[in-house]
Amino acid sequence: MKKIISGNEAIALSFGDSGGVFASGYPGTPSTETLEEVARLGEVYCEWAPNEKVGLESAIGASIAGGRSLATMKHVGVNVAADALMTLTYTGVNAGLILMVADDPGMHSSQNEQDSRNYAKFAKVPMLDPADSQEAYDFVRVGFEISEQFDTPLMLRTTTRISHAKGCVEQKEKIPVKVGELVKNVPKYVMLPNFGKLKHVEVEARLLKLQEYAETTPLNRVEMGDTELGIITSGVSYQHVKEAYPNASILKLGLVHPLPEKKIREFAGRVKRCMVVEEMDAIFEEQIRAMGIRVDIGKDKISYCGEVNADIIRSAAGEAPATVSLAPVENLPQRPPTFCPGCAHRGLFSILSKLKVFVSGDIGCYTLGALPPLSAMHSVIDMGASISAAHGMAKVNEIAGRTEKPVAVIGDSTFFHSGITGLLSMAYNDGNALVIIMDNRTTGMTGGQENPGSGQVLQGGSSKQVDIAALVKVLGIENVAEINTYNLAETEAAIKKGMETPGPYVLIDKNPCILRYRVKKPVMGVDQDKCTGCRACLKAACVALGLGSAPEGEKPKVQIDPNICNGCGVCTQLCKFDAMSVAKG
Ligand SMILES: Cc1ncc(C[n+]2csc(CCOP(=O)(O)OP(=O)(O)O)c2C)c(N)n1
Repeated sequence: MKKIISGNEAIALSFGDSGGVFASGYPGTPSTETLEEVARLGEVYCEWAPNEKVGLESAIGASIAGGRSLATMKHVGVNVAADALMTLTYTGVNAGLILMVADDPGMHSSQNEQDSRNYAKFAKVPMLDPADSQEAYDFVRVGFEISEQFDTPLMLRTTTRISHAKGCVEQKEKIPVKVGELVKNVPKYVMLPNFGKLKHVEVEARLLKLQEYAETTPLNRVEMGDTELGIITSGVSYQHVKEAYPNASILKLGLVHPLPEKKIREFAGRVKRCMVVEEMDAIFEEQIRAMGIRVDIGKDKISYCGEVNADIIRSAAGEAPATVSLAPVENLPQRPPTFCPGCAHRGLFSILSKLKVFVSGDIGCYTLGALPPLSAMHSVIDMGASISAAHGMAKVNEIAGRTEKPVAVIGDSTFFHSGITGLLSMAYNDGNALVIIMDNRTTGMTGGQENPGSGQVLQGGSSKQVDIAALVKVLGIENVAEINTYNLAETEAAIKKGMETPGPYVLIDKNPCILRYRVKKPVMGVDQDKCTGCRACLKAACVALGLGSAPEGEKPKVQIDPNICNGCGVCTQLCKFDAMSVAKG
């Protein structure tokens, strides 16, 4: 049967068709839909983990117990899961294990642009890099075979375009689920140094065997064409190469680690100019050069930053770019991202902006509080960093004799992911920061997934719902209070109290995500006689608010678009002239 589906959907479908038993992961664009699709298909057990490390570790347990398992995450998630991965490579697997990682070249929705191929090399594990949905589907099946044949975890890497673009997929016959034995094997699964030393030797030997496999597997194929130009490439770059040079000779790598040295040498020997096209790092190029094989065009002409396209490839090869320019159209109005109308984050950041405090931020919808006009977030590093960084800032403030208490802002999902340990450290190490947990009971930024605070699980049905306030107290924080960020005066007073009280202080806002929970409140209107055009309300960065037209020499007055407004009331509280209220009629 043929289907038109995205790369992520293809991976999910193939997981079910390839004898998959257990899937876990943590949301992160562009990987998120993979696990959501496994859940939607409903054939295989799957769950959201609180973070990627837990997701991978659960998949490891499932593999040891004899079930083919899948862990999904975005590229930065591998940093979180890396501790598990770097020893999993030693233990190997029982049933096949695939770590699916989605990279985001061009940073469409990420805090950095790291290239996960580095991790395959670092962890000495095989990695597959599909070039379309069909390959995404096929590579899951062959991935499990490789994983079991070579006793290794396998990384399946996609990029945004492969994860999200749709293509035709021919479904294969289902492999029946076979759950193996849970065998006790101490030298294999207990990585004490004496066992680990032996395992490291095995890992090196495994890599050599995988290298041999790479030479003969059809995953790496040569498409001989015009020998003037030969291009070595993989993944989505292959599609751009085909567009730029449909007749060139191509060595398309499906298994991108380890590399097939003989095949590459032979290919390079058959073409006049040898070009390597890869997004982000020079992973292929550096290895190919280290093999003593010439590369005529590579990263000297193709940037390490962003995505490639046919134009970039043509001009790297010394040709004029195609006539159709892919450059962005100039003079389009700017539409910076902002909070949804009605979002509870808006009230909080209106107050933080007013108080001009230092805000140690985190990753989630609330990160948008860093942008003007709110401009109320001053550092964002990685998930969970808000609390630990605020703790470090507070310690240095104390050493420097500065009295101001830093404020950390973190969402519920990020708190569960990696904020809890930061708070534990703050309690344990006699910290002095104010922590605001925006508990909207969903993982909002990535599309509203369930998490340990939402009371629901990925496959539907209710579950235990963590009580954040109780958890915070158990960690050792004595001062914990609830706030309602829709009420600006109350929020301001609570923040001031938290800033003035010595020691760690936690405020929790429990207003639900209006998008995820479809909250609809009565819309607001502006009394045009009372509005003075002072624009104080516009500081809340709400897209429902705009300026009307005004006669020459007069200030334009504010108007509210009733189709967009969600009645949060923040603008009414910012208005000093009582011009805003619930719209009549
Ligand atoms: C290590 C890592 N994993 C996943 C992501 C993707 N990601 C960005 S924000 C976010 C969740 C934010 O949810 P929450 O903290 O509840 O805040 P909200 O967006 O709901 O306000 C996720 C999963 C990431 N950036 N880094």
